[in-house]
Amino acid sequence: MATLPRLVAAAVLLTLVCAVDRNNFKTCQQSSFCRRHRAIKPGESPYLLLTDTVSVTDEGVFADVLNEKNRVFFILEIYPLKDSTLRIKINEKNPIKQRFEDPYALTGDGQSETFEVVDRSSDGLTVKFGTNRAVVKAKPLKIDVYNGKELVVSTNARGLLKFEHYRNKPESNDQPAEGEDPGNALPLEDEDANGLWEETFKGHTDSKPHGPASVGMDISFINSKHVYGIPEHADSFSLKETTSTEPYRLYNLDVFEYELDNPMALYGSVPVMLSHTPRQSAAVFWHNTAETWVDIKKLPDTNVVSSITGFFSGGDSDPPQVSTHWFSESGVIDLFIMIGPRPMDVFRQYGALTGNYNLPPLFSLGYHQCRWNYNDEEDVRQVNENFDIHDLPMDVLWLDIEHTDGKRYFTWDHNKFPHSLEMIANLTARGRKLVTIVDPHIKRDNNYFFYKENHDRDLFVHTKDGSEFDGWCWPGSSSYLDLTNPETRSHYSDTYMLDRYKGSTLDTFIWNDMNEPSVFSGPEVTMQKDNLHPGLGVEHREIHNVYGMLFLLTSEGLRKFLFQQHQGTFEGLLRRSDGRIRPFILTRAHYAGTQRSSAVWTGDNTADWGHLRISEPMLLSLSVTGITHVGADVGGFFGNPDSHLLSRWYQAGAFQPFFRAHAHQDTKRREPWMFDGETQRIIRNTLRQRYQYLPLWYTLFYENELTGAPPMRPIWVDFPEDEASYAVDYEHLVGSSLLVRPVVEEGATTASVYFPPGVWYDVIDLTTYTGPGSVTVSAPRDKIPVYQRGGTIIPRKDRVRRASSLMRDDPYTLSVALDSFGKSQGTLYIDDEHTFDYRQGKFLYLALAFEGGILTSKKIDPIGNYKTGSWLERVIIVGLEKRPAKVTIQSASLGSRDLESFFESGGGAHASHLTIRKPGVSMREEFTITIQ
Ligand code: NBV
Repeated sequence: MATLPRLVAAAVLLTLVCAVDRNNFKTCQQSSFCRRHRAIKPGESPYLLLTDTVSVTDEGVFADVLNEKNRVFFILEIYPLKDSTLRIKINEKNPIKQRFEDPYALTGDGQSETFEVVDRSSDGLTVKFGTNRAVVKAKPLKIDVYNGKELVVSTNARGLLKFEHYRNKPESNDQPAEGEDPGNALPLEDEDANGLWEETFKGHTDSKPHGPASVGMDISFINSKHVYGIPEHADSFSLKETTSTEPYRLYNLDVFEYELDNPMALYGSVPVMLSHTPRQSAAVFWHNTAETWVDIKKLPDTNVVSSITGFFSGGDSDPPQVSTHWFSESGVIDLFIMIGPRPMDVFRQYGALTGNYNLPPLFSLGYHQCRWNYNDEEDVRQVNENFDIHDLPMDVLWLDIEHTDGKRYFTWDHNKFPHSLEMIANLTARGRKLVTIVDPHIKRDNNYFFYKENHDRDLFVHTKDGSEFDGWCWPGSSSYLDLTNPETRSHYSDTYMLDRYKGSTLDTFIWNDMNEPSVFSGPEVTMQKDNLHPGLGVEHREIHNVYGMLFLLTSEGLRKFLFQQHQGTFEGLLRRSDGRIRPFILTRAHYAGTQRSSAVWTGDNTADWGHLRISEPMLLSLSVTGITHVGADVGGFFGNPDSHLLSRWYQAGAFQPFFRAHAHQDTKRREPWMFDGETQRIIRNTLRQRYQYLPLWYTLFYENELTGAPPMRPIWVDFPEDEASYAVDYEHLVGSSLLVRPVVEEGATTASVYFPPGVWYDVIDLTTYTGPGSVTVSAPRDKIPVYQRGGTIIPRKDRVRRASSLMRDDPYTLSVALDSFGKSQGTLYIDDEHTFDYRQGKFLYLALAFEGGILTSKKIDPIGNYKTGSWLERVIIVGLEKRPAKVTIQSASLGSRDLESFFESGGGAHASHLTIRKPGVSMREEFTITIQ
């Protein structure tokens, strides 16, 4: 039957092969709450703190706030938290209906910090906590957050706070008469009354039964010129001003073949923004899961209206700052301010709120081969074999939606995949794994067990009228799991048990796609906002941005299993191995906290140079907001990359955290052996480099779990004072030791590399560069501009095999790159690479240091003990000036022994280096190697 939604869906499907159709997605003008917030005039805030209502408890400070324009009361809550973090909440005092507060993103409410309230007067008060202060002004309400004497963040300084209280629907659209109860009327303050109680976009009407309920406020980062984060957008890393563009939009949407360099919403929303200056890093987390927009304005600016608060007048005395304006369609204002002051402090502070990524299994850091679709078992067999024939390492093979029985997830197409267990065994015999896809649209078919079970138990999302929602997606007519219901989540995670997901094994891992959710027949290709989630009893509008993450969410029982909250697919994979084996999941939709369970990729990009280029800033934006295991489809999802683009994309992907090639079903096959010999050679060398550096990536992901520090990071994280790096988009650091500048320009044979301060060595030919400054380096087709920082030690495994699991007990090479003082240091983490045994102490975490001619390896964590079979095969000391007379090793089991070494003096710009052969010591032992 060709109903309207079906026709719309067909149109959407048709556009799947064309560029994004902007008209499918709302602009700010087409969203009534966005228009209302953008129309607020600065400097006229009607919100007053009523100082005589202030109360103080052990946890925080509470007071009433009045909107003097419409006489509605609110409650302000201020909670000083441990580790220089402040939480500010604003909610209605007497709502006619409880407002939604997201229960999913936080791992806890944060630990209270002791504090003191001083300077209490009718003008406001000051809350002192640690070395920080929150200065609260009453008229109008404004909260300034200081680190010592330094003003860091200021809220409502421009007076853009707006909180639309719930009200009963008026009989007519008339404005209230003088003196009429405004609780029953339209917001007095709004001239634009369109779309308050109903809004239509492209034939879809949002019934808005609760009327206008948006919340918004301005947040300024003082002394700052750059802000970062709020993924996901295909835009620069340092975010742009939006004064003459659309605001950045945060609303999880399926926007395939997205446009570059613009603030349109994409698949994920992480409402976290960082600011960085030479003295001060800070971040805010706008904890709201409804549709959100963010405006950015850099000040001073001569056009700014003078503010009664004294800031932002644009005058000479105002400090430079980035003023941002956040507004969400519903929910409450719940703002976390992380005061830093260093980048690593901010990552730790944010990690304490929403959790860090659990150490992933090592294979997931290897290379992944995906395609929509590998057609059948024979195809899988051949691809698997060809990787070996062509000497290309690969860890994981992926199966997209066509492997299922008619897009019924947790099933197999028995014609194409009749013996999945055998097929998987064939992969694992070569040390490899399988990933299969599970999407959230469940085919409405009573003969499909998973549909039937959920339908019978009423576990699906409802329409506004209470019937089971029917949306159109890949399988046709589909229902969507109501993941706000713990019963749905636990039933869903049960389905990963091997006796339910038949034909899967403990070596099958999971890909959750389309979980924005994508609904072809819905407004903006997603779910109707007035749909209902019976589990929590809320409209979809309230939880839209966190829906994809709910897919991963746990039932309460296992919540504490990994010392922090974690999630459904994750829990399912955990339970099927009795909690022993680390899950690996890839998700497309994401929200703050998704990092607790999943890797994320940037969705349906295109095989062109622009999409290769934008992958760098997109992955950096995710990395700094806690989502650290990130990658883009290598080669580009849509279209056919030529051999140059493809090999450059492999080179970039090899130095980004999640490294997976993927392609649309309409594209030509593009496994590396489909290309000419030169291209194959380049890809082979690139893959080998990835595998050589796996010990570095693995160590960084361990440290990411401990500290929140992202493995892929912008230069300023390690060089906070280097202002020249603040706007660098196409370069990143891997940990603090590798500088990577992928070549992302078509036809380029050179690259302009910005070197931060210090000595840098080209990892292949040891050419030496001294920063700060930019240098144009030669970058022919087979060259990846990658540099080791002088002063660091990088562990490598140079015997590359066909999969990482086969390299487990292989020996290590240490690359010791000296700084100008002849020193360097690094770390190395080792464990069994796939179980949770490391949480029981089965690991080694080593500090490596070179100073005064002595290299040492010492345990950082004395509790850790893992019986690794790996030993030290080689040490390369880069930047050593002269040939040593003697090299000796000392360890408990080896005693003292002379070692063979050879010295190569560098010529021209090339560094000299010493190679020490076969120290032979087990990595379990502490040792020293002395150079005399
Ligand atoms: O499952 C098919 C694709 C998948 O290959 C891709 O990676 C996802 O981003 N999926 C989207 C659905 C449709 C794409 C046009």
